[in-house]
Amino acid sequence: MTEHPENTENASSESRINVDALVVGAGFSGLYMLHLLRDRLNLKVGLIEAAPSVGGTWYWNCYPGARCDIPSYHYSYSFSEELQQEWSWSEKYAAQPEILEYLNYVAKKFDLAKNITFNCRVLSAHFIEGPNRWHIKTDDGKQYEAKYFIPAVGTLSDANVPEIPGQQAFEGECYVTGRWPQEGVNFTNKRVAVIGTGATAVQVIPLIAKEADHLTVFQRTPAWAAPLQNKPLTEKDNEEIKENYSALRNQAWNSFGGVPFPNARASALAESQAQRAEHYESCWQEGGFSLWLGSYQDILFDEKANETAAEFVRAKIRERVEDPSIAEKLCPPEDVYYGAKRQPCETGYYEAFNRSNVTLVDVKQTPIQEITPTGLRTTRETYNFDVLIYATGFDAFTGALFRMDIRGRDGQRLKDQWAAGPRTLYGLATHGFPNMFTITGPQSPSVLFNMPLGIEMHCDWIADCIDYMEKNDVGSIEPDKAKEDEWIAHVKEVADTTLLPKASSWYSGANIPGKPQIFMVYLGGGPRYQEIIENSARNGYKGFLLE
Ligand code: FAD
Ligand code: N01
Repeated sequence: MTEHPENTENASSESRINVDALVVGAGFSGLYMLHLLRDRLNLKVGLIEAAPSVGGTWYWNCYPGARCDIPSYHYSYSFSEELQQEWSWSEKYAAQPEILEYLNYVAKKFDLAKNITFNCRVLSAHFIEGPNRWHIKTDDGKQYEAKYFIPAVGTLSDANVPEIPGQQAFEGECYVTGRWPQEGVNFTNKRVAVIGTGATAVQVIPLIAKEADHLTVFQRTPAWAAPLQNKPLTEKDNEEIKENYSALRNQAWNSFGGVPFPNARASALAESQAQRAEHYESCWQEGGFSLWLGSYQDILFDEKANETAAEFVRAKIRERVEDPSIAEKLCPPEDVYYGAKRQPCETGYYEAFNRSNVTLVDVKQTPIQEITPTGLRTTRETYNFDVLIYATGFDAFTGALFRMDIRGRDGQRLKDQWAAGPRTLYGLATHGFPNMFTITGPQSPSVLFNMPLGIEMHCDWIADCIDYMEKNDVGSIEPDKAKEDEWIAHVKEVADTTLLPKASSWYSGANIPGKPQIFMVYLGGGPRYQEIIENSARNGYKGFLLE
């Protein structure tokens, strides 16, 4: 028996809201999926969103300093030329409020909100064999019936708060960056603590440091941060972008990571020390991911090449941080490969540690023992503060999916099916869960491809697939298990040629205790991946079972 309050299978069909497709999540993915299915395929579509607004990532992560790390004119939808021409970005890397405004603009332009139920959470989705329908329950007591179930719930949407003894007893204010209060937080005259030094913390720390009375940063692994080099975009910049949009998009679509880096060279080891220093410096000055993805192609494959980039960054940290002992603490050690985790982009991060009101605590050396009512105790010292911030990342890829009780054929739970790690074909679908599609799911390029473009690639593929099914009277589609096995092995094989699986990161589930550690991103690059999934579609959805 299910432990759910109601049994969807027994609910009368009249009491269910019938739709062709039910989409979950109103971020970049859900919004475009809704638009395609409703406006191109003329299907009846419902979208359920837990937040009171559209935006997804850009609604929840409204902490100070949140912004994108690839240029906004790339980090945006490409599907509508009209939209591209209408919208202007104020900065090269837009801040969270502007991206949220953009997504609200998109929702309004395409009249999407009328199909969205906000402030509502999907609790369960069960596949019913025979009629081939999904029965979906939401926390407002409603039940839906849909042929297609599309959880567009985000790869980085389930904020992770590590369990630390005593944390419930903390009497001060407590915040999680991935669930930041919309009204903001005032840090004036407050002693603040941040746990974590990943991409989020790197953004939030410099701003809180300026506002708070005192900031204590609890660092377990130092970040390999490089400057964002953000700048305002003028009207002229925007005009140029708009004039060249089709060329810009072409370059992006044809790039490995969905963002062009035309100056990337083949091998760091093939050049002299002086040549490398000059090239790294120009990438550092260019900013963003230029050093990470635009310097040398072998730095993410070869340990020695990687160490040349790492040494360059360490030298920069030592240059920028005045106290040599703090600089050393901020330098990642040799076994933490540069760029094996998405390179955090910073603005004034290292300088924040030159301030007299900022303390850096190495919690690898002196681990956190407990959170106390007034602060935190490590093995060495007790710290008191008024505000505690968890910048501790996400239960990525699977967290938001597993929060729903998703069951496929024979009542099989997704959570059980994926107990040893996600099982998908192309990150789009999973055997035993017919007519369920994931957008930027595990084992697709997802977080290592410009996400709005990766999302468009997936939504277009899914919409084409559904269109094919509707036109050819196909009742259900799901991956062939053998093909799924092949894809899983292929994803691993490709990843193992790089240094990325060697990092302890959320790419492999290493940040969540007990999570199976499997590298979850396809690293063959966007263009190659697109060719693979389009080839499958062209060949009658080769690799999938159609009924
Ligand atoms: P999300 O935006 O995460 O949306 C998922 C939605 O599903 C959420 O609104 C959530 O409330 C909803 N949801 C989840 N479960 C349920 C449920 N059970 N019921 C109802 N609703 C539910 N990527 C880049 O390529 N470049 C960047 O610069 C970049 N910057 C980022 C910065 C931050 C701080 C973070 C956290 C991520 C960033 N990313 C970036 C990744 C980012 O997540 C994606 O680019 C993109 O926004 C994901 O869109 P999405 O619609 O797939 O998911
Ligand atoms: O999360 P993270 P994030 N005790 O997992 C630490 C995107 N993003 O939110 O490394 C002490 O990277 C943890 O330490 P360690 C981007 O894709 C983009 O920062 O596990 N510390 C780490 O320092 C990014 O990669 C932007 O040793 C603990 C930190 O918390 C992804 O989101 C901005 C701990 C978590 O870092 C995730 O980034 C923000 C514990 N128990 C996010 N548990 C842009 O710039 C965890 N930590 C666009």
